Amino acid sequence: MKRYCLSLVILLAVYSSNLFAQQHMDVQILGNAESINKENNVLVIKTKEAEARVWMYSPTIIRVSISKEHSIDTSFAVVQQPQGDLQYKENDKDVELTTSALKLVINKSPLRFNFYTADGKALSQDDPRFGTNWQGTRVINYRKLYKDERFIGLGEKTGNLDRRGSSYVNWNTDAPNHGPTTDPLYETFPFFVGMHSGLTYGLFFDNTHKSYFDFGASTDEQTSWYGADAGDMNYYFFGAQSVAQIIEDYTWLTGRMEMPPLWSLGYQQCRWSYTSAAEVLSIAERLRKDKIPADVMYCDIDYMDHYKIFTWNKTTFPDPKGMIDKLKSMNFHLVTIVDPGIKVEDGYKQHDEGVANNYFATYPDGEKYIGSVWPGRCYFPNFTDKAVRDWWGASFTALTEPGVEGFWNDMNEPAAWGQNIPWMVKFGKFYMPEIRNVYGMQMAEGTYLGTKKILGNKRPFVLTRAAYSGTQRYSAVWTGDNSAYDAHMLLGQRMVNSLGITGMSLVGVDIGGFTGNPTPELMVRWNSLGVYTPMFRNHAAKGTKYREPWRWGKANEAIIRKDIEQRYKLLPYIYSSFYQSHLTGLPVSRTLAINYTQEDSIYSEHFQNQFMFGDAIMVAPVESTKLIEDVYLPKGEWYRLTTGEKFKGGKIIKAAAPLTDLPVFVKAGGIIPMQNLVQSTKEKGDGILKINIWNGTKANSYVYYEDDGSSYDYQQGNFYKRTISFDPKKSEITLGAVEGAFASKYNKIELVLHGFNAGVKTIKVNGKASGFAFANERNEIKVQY
Ligand code: MIG
Repeated sequence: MKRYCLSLVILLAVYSSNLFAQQHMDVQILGNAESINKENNVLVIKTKEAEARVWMYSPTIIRVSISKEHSIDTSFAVVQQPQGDLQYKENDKDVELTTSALKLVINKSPLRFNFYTADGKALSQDDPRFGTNWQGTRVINYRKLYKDERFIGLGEKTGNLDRRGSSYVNWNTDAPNHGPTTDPLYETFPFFVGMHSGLTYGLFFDNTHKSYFDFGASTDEQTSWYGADAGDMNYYFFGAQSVAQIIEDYTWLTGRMEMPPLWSLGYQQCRWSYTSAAEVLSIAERLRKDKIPADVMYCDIDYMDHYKIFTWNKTTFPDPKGMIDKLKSMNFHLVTIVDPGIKVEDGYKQHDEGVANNYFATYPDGEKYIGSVWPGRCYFPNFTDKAVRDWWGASFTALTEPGVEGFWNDMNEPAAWGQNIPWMVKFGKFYMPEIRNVYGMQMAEGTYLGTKKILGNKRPFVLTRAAYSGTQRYSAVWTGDNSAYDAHMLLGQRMVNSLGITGMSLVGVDIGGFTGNPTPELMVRWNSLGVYTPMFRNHAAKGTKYREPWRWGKANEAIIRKDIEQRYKLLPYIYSSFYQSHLTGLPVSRTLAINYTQEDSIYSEHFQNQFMFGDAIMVAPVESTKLIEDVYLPKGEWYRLTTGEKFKGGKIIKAAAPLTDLPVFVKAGGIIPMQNLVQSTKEKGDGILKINIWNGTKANSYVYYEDDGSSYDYQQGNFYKRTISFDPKKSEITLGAVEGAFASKYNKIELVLHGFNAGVKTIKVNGKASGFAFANERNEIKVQY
């Protein structure tokens, strides 16, 4: 009897371990279609394993979601609904779904999804063997890899511009001391653009779980694949035939940024930390005294009382309003940091309110989860719940009442010491692994909508470290804790450019490098690149040397000042470029892959950091140790911005790159509205808008945009906008009639012509002989030269 029992136990053990192996290790591959129906304009296809659904969002956007368990159909990223009538034909082998731009051929046995252009060119196809498959809860999609296929995207990722041969993980992570190959980092943007055979497509895998992308890194060049730990194979396919149009479609789907406050585009001075009100004020005063144009001062975590969010340290910041009033009188705006962790301390307002309302993350038994961060033991708000976001947003009165206008959201991956929040921790109905990647975005949403409400008709500035697709609707991002060495400066530029592909336009890096101390040369060089970084912020870690412009000696300060002055002169152009982001989703810093997709050289390691800054300017970042550098000029004609020297593109040039002159080029025909120097965006200036045009053989146009820079009145038509056109064939420049009700702050326009014949000494304005400066009339202005 005893023996019998024992063998039964062994048998059972063997049996159950087999069962275990089978459930968790076997690959299950999507099989044959068993039924195909159209239900409410959705194509529903059932197989034994799962159900696939297909929606049309626009002629160039098709969504496919393959699900085993009919999970709730929510998205944190997508703000649009399906549109248009889904059209398809069916035969024995396939279902063919067509739009004016795309063809989706769905093979029935087995079920595979293959995308073509309307005229039948293959864009992207399932791997016929493996297509969509599962291992346990893990869901994966294998796709055919084309011989010449390149990939760009995924937002804030290390590595090369062309991601072919690389693999990545999305799992929002506090990554201090990350290097040029570290992965994952702080943000998740599961969207990439593929390019092959002269064609382009995009794919957005809207799944918030830990996800994986492998662009032919480990598959013997046969397939690319991506997948996630759980959830659905839920993706949006973009079939537009240009990278710019794909970005426009992706940002149509996931939303676009509102106009940023103009002051946030000025120079920003930060440090962890300016530790007292007196220090904050003395830095601001010195910036003014040294005539370094600037708009923004920051308070990092030390302004708080024991790191308690929404409090002020009573000793070091005894009178926040008094301090901010003084800053305002010097035309500065203040940004303060907030972290998600709420200190466990009875009697602390946010603690008590959060506890009373059950706003914090819990263990499955309902006990509140505690993790340690700066304040010590902390609770973590469940930002996925609107009630929590509303409460969080309303708490900002502690900062807005004394006058704070910018809100910096840090540590929202979320970070806790040890960086290992248990998987069983629940944020409302979601377990941690499901919402980790959107936690930061949800915090940013609460911060933006909350402060927007409090500030009335004033635009808040929000900056977040963690993000997910769609974050552009609420916040700027920066690339976290970078380091003070050249390779990191170049990496940061690639990240800024890559974030632009995924809809994030207002993006910055810590100028100078957060960790470590830059050499004076690196500081000067990095600052000159900062001029052409959408968000221009000097920031440094605790324990590093002070980093402000005057800490580098008189000669270096003079270079730094001159570069920051250039930023302020360019603001009319930069602001108009942000208007493009607001309108179309096109970023301000653009990898050359957006406009010069088919030029091989731009993907080479040597040239991959170059980028367009708006429509007209191309910047070549150069390490601080190099004073001459190879630069690739894409096809067309270019001018060096500082010297006016003209070059034929489609080739590599040797560009002088002294620390006083970063290689910056203007495209022939480029139109750049500028202004004369001001010390802050608040200053009115001399009222002259300088329209710079560089000669070229092709007609070009540019939309100049202006508004009050601080309110939402532009959404009611209170803006000033006009199209500037340049037509070299007719020797004519036209400033189109002004649209919108806003009165420009520039009452004069000055035309500055570059690379035109020295013969252009006079111009005609509306038929009358004129000098190069004339009144800013609202009607059309025709200039003949
Ligand atoms: O554990 O607030 O990336 O910009 O200065 C470090 C202090 C917390 C990390 C941010 C950095 C900020 C720092 N924070």
